[in-house]
Amino acid sequence: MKDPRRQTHHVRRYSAAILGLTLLSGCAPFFGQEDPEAVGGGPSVEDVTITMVDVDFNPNKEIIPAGTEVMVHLPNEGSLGHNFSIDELDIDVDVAAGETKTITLEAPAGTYTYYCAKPGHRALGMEGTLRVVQP
Ligand SMILES: [Cu+2]
Repeated sequence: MKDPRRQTHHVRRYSAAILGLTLLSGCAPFFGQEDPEAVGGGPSVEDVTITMVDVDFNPNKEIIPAGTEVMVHLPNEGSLGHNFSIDELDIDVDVAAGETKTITLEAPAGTYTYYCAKPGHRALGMEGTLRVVQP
């Protein structure tokens, strides 16, 4: 009699599938709970936005975590072309009026100055302070 054996086999595979599903759904909440921890501690990608206007940065003070990849969004809402430069980090990005550029930086702890390299803009106060602190 082949049929009973087959059935047993089927039942076994079926329960294996159920066990797999149970394990999967059991894991889902665990992964969901990892997100808040990543924000507070370990390496994660952060986002900041520094808006350019005529002629200023908003904000002109920013704090980011050290040793962490940070995406810096740079929208230029002014009517002039502007620039975002940090000499120590070799950053020098032109942003045309109405455009947004995004850069990724990762810096050691310290205090950096960002400024607009367009002629005269820095003298008019288009600069700011980036503090990079140990998370
Ligand atoms: Cu400028």
